[in-house]
Amino acid sequence: MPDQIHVLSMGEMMPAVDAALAKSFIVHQAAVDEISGIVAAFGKHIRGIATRGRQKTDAALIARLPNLEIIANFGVGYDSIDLPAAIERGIIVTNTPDVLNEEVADFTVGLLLATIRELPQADRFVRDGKWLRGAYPLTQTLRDRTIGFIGMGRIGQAIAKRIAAFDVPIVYHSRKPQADVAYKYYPDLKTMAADVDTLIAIVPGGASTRHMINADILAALGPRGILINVARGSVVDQNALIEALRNGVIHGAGLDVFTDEPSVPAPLLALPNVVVVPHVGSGTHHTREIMGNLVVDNLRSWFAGKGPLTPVRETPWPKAS
Ligand code: NAP
Ligand code: 8YV
Repeated sequence: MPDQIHVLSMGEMMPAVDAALAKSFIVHQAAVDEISGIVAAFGKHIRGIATRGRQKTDAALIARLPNLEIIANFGVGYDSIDLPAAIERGIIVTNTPDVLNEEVADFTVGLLLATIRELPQADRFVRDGKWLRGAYPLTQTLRDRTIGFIGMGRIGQAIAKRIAAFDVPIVYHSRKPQADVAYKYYPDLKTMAADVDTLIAIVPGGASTRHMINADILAALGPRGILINVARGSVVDQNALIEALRNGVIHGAGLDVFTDEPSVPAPLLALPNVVVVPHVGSGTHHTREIMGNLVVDNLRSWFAGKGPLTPVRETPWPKAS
């Protein structure tokens, strides 16, 4: 491995990842307000970025790093990176696919059941001493529901495998039918939303999915409707969702992701029919460690001349000869 390779580590990277990077590289660890100063001082030297996606790797940042070769994203979703700007410069982008499928799928089933059966609300009921005054009200059920997946990729299929064990019908929407998936496919999201009562969103963020779940889709889902979003906040029109939850257009929602994380608007928090968790779908020691190792291994492999291990679909690799 050549000496003296500078790597910018940003987005509140896990300390263990920075420690592992430091064994092979000169690491510039940057909080949001430190990036500009570090780039001013070391921009010409920086050849790699490790990012957790909390700060954007936008065209302006990429332009300030003339020798940047690779951006290694901690996470499978890489919507915080300006891909066209990276591709134009021939910069490799890597992510951490597959290693978190089972973890996120386990979590999503938990969030679905917690939302339908109101587990956080029931927990608060006991803690507040309300049980002493009477039983908790009856809740909605998973029985007789039809689950519509928005996205049936790696994680969607892992969730569906688990949901299938609950003996409820599964259908899905994506831009094209997924090979080797037998569930009923809907080319049109609104048609699917009207046919189901439960939606699980597990698509990438970015322009092509922005606000795909809007007031129209929520109205089609209907008053028994439950929305689970483990994709990205940008996929849902959050204001439309708040209105739909407030006015009984849908019954409830379980949300791991939000428009402007870590801010969650007060009107959403005030609603009794929503379960909110702070983007923790993959958040276990076990899985985050494996994700972190893959970030480090991608950078090591690239700078050892062996290519990236898990380049994203759009990245220019293998390079056209
Ligand atoms: P994947 O294997 O690439 O699957 C993505 C799925 O979304 C595919 O079925 C794809 O099908 C569909 N899709 C993509 N663009 C679409 C569009 N414009 N309209 C409709 N469907 C579309 O990705 P994955 O590994 O399952 O991960 C999915 C996403 O989950 C990530 O990108 C990330 O944003 C999110 N995620 C969240 C957490 C969390 O902690 N909450 C953790 C991990 C991942 P087509 O290409 O045929 O449309
Ligand atoms: C990560 C995620 O927690 O992989 C993803 O796309 O959303 C999560 O697994 C996140 O990207 C990094 O904090």
